[in-house]
Amino acid sequence: GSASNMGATVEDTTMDAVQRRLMFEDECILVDEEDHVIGHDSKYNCHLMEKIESENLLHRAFSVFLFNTKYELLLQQRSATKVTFPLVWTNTCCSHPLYRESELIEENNLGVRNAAQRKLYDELGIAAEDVPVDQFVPLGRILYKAPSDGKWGEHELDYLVFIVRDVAVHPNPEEVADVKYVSKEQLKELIRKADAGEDGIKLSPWFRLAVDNFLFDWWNKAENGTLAEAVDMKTIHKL
Ligand code: DMA
Ligand code: MN
Repeated sequence: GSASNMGATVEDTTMDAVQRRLMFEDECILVDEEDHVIGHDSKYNCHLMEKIESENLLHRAFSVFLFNTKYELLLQQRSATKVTFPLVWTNTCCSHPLYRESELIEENNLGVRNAAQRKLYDELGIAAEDVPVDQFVPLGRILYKAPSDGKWGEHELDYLVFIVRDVAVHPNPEEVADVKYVSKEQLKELIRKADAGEDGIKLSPWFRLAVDNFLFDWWNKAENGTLAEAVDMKTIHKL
């Protein structure tokens, strides 16, 4: 009932209370297509398809891919209460650097690293000391748009970030329905099932874009100790 949610509609009252709070508390960073900061807006507005289309809102985001030292990738299934893309399987952790000093730092992508560390704890209970900010490897940026349902969707400039660490995982049920580590072969089987519509498996659109364009090559390079060769923080891939 605060002034900040005066734009809320009747159906928003059925939104999960925790997710609704984040929709109005989280202030996302608005960027242009070259990733220059041009302003800020609520998470709510940034994910309304109508606003995205009418105001061409584009916001900054990140996608973390966490591997254990056996080079298995940690996946999460989003909780049923997520407003966008509930119950889809996706990479380890996704969210938005917020419009605050610590998460706006562009030098060495420190803002994105700080946000990644914050959300790995919020969503998966991974202690900050298990994921030191200097261990994140930002590899590239993608720009994409994806509707979730009729009302909600994404239009993001998304930083793809790897980290290889053995960590203790304590999923937050408000955010995460399930987690699992997968090998490359197990991920390929999951993709096959998603494509075939088997077992009700769905993958997030941004995870699918990362898989189809980059993931297996980068994964091989991480295992071979040549990940540095994959880093390209100059190009913004419009997918
Ligand atoms: C948003 O993720 C970021 C990407 C890359 C889709 P999200 O919907 O999980 O954000 P949050 O965890 O902040 O709700
Ligand atoms: Mn988003």
